[in-house]
Amino acid sequence: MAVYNFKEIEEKWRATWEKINLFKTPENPKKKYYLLEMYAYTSGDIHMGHFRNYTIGDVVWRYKKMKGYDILHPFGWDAFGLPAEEAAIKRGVSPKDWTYSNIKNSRSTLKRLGISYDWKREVITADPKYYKWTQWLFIKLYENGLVYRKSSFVNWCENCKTVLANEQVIGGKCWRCNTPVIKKEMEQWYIKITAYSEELLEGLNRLDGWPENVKIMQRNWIGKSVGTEIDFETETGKKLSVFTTRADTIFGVTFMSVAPEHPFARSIVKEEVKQYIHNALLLSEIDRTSEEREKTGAFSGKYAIHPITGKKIPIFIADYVLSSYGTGAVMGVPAHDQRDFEFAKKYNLPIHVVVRPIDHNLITKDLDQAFEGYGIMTNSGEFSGLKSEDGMKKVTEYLEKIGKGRPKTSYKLRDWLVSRQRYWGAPIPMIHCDKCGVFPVDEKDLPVLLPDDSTVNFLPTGRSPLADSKEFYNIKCPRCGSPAHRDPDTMDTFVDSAWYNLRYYDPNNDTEIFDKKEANKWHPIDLYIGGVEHATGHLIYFRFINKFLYKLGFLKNDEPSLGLFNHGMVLDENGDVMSKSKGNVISPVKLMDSIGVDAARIAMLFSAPPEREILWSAKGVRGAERFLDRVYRLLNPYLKKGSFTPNKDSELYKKIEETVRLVTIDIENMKFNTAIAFLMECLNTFSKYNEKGDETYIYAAKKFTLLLGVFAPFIAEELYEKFGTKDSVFLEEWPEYDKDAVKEEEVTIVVQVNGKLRGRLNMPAGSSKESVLELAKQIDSVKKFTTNREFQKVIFVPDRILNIVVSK
Ligand code: ANZ
Ligand code: ZN
Repeated sequence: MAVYNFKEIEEKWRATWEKINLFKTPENPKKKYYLLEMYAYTSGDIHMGHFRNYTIGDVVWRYKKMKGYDILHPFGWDAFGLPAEEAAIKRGVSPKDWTYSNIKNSRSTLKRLGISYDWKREVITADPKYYKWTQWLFIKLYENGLVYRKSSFVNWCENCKTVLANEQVIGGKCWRCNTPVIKKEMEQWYIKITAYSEELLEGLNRLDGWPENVKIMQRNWIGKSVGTEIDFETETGKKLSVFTTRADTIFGVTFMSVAPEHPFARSIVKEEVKQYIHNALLLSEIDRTSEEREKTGAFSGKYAIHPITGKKIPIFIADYVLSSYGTGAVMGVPAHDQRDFEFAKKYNLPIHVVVRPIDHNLITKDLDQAFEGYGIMTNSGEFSGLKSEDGMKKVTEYLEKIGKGRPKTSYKLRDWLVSRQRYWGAPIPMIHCDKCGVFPVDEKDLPVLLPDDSTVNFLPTGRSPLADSKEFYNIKCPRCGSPAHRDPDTMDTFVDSAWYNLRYYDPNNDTEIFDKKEANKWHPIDLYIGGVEHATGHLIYFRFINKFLYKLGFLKNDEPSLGLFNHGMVLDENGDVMSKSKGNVISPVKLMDSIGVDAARIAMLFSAPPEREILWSAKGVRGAERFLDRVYRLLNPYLKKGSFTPNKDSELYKKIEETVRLVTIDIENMKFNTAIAFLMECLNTFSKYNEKGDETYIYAAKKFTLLLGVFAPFIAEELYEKFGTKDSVFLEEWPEYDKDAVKEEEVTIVVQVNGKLRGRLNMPAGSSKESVLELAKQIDSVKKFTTNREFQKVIFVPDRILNIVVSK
């Protein structure tokens, strides 16, 4: 048991914070800071991962508050969607009741934790007041040509009985239940995110405050490839186009492969081919593209004509070709593509070397695998002798001249499949009429309300449950009056979360998605905190929606968030993921019941830097308790009102000034664990100090308490109250330190541009990347080599090197 009564202290300060409206968002921010943690799914109570995320956010809030920022720090609930619906089905309760009772629980836990949210701005995506605007957004996208309906092969989870977006297929499996995903032909709604591929890529170059790994993941996900589209005539009279990044290998084509979903493949009536296609569609994309798996195919019986040599080329149907990339067909060049090489070996197809390494010859007979490198074109008619890089250009130009090819850029990014055959989501606001076609609901008729779950059988059958709700489904066409029906699908929950960050600007607006003026007081997010698992899903979607609303003139910045911070996972003592089935789950509620919120926070924050994973241990918990007990015992008896003049020669004075300096630097760099370590060290100096309670001691204790507050807010308030200055320690300014008292260590930081030395900076040790970069940009020779160039990345080795990488 702690030496202080944490229950009483927590209750007292929660009440005070509420009374003085500490977390209220200022109306007219002067120095604005929009701090956001990813909102929560409502499939259960708060778990340790949430606790960590929100505690990190809370530390930032308390620090920024003391630094004089006006902060927006809201919270909300990702309330629609499969996880909540599944949980409800499993328990035999209504998704709505289940969701709202979870929100109630979780909200009260967060309030008990005292996290610095402005609850007046709470949003709940399942609330008609919210999803009215999700539907409005869908309609706006539709009106701007960014929503369409298409029949195609989609990802299907046989267990969840619903389609999935590409981003929800993780390693070939359903993101929610791990069932292998198969392909099924269905008509579905898509959002045309691919129209923004280039902008989504370009914007990444400006996101200096995002971790490099997330930007790399997004670049790969968008997957831009510059190459050539080449048309092959076929015997059927229809041409078959391929996308290639290696036009220089055109003379080495000895076969073609077409994806099983491709219309050409579907037009083949041969029985073996049909069987092959049927089997291929049952495989997951991961299996189909696996490098280990033997490449298989079926000969279509048809031939294509080589666009330059005029030779006959057999056409295969092969599952390693994906329908969703390029044109869904490839030219097979076995000498220079390993997959094609294996395929050719298996089906006894000719292999022709047409590119050789720069420094030696290469003959087909010697090949035991494909030569995939660039080199010199050979056996390629008039193009022989050209380097690959030049050859690609020349071949493409030639094909363009004879009308059989053209430069082409392909992206891996796919359009976003957003319709779901499930109940618990925002209804898609579209009407189907036999006479008038398919059209959006009038804005004045929004929201299209989701019928109550007592009137709908929402168990998954593969068919949209809303189609069975007569009152919902059957309507009179608002345009012509004849019988029509509503679209029975609901929206992917990732549509809800693609814009919730914007609704916080003006959460109660009934007439607009948000007021532009309100929004632009705060836009964009300054720091967004959440798990890295959202790198290629949510974090791309919300950038896309932001760019769309920016184009419509709703927002002043085309990116939703300038800063991103990914926290690590919380694992158990052995490094295993906490899960109910393993029985190793630690509940934040039980934890705060037993040791108090402050000790739980310190244990969490001290055990690792925020971006790394934590192995949760009982030892760490005891250490945190002991630290706070010691703080209380060493400081509490001596605090009182007044002003205190320290003895500047004392060790304690020097220590506290140095601690202010170090803790500040560490918080700026999100190194909360080492910041706490400095506080612990400082406490040792208090304990060794002989004149406890003298002016120096109280002076130092006051500063210490100011620093402690961001990590252990309740106990810090309780201590700070004794000084009798303000209602809350968080209304105080963040302490400065006496520069003469600290031996400020200076380091020389080497500044490079593209790896070349361009200057040096003398800075205090431990300076942050941001501050070094700011000063580096002012160095003349750095300016010279960076003006009008894009900053691609900034590599920072603390206290030593800053390397700015710019485009050539
Ligand atoms: C001929 C060729 C010859 C190729 C060669 C490569 C090497 P990235 O870089 O990922 O864009 N490709 C094109 N569409 C495909 C599809 N739908 N499914 C599977 N593979 C596909 O890769 C582009 C290359 O991937 C293309 O260039 C094509 O193979 C293949 F010596 O064309 B290549
Ligand atoms: Zn009609």
